[in-house]
Amino acid sequence: MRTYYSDDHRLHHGRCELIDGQLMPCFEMPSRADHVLARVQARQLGEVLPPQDFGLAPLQRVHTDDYLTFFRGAWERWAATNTDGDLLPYTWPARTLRQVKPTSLHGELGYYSFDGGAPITAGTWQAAYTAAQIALSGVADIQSGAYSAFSLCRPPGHHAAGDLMGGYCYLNNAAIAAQAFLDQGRQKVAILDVDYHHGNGTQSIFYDRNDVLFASIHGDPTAEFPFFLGYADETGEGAGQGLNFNYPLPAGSDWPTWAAALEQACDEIDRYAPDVIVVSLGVDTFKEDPISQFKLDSPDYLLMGERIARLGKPTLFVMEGGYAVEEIGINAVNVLEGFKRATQETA
Ligand code: Q9C
Ligand code: ZN
Repeated sequence: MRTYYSDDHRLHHGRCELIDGQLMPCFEMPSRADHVLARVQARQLGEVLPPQDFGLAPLQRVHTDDYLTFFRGAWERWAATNTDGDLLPYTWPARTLRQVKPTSLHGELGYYSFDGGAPITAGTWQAAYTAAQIALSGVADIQSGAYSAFSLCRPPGHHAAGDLMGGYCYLNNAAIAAQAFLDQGRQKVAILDVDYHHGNGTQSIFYDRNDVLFASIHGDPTAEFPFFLGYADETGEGAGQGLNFNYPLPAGSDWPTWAAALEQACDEIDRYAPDVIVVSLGVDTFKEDPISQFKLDSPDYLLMGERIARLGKPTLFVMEGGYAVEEIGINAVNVLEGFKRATQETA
């Protein structure tokens, strides 16, 4: 299995986020990707390749032009104010307020975000742009015949909607990949989101469509970020009715509980019979994750990969969350090794 990676992720290094009333250093930090890359190399998973550049067009298939233009230009506008610190929003158009797009930087920033958890720094656009190209390079690999690929994206993407950033995410790498598969001739794509948090952005992008199934296993949003999406009764709408599957689980859920939800998700994916699968691979389900509440252990990720392999479809893994930095490489690569092992056994 080839891994796509670029050092460009280092260009994005947010200073701080608000946790429990305190400004804390960002959990979503560059060393996350370094640990994953080191483990890919140590385990000799396969070649590590830089991404190709497919330009803006595949990003525009998922995100609005206005959003992309704003995101690309935001830092320059902020830098012109000579203010020290990252660019962070502080007002959002919530209930009773109007969905109007202001012209000032902070007005627009609030309009294009849903939380204060996605800081824009000098290199954020470039890092996020390259992460999307990394996802697209994994697509290209599978389109040229590879059975699986690993897109080592950073920053992550699954919380980003068509015109919203938030939850450490700016461009929805998995959605961009899924759309690219469709645009290159695949008929049906299933996205399996195993990150601890609900993939609200991905769900919203494909909610009314029948060419993408979305299934997500995550912390119950009654108690967990992103709080305002990810409930079990969100089943899709219009042409997409019956093709959205949420499996919210309580805090403390361990592998047997989690694996039972995975079994249900896999049954739905089998029934849908997709041409290809995109896995939003977050490993913040790990028992030591500093911001999450599930109890998966490192060997469980091997079983996760094996089960995904038994779906029997070409699979693109796209890196999402995981904040237990020391173990993130072991856990993410365990999924890939479990997948590889089970694929070789059944081939
Ligand atoms: N007290 C991803 O995993 N805030 N995003 C958590 C914890 C946001 C996670 C606060 C978590 C976003 C890609
Ligand atoms: Zn997450």
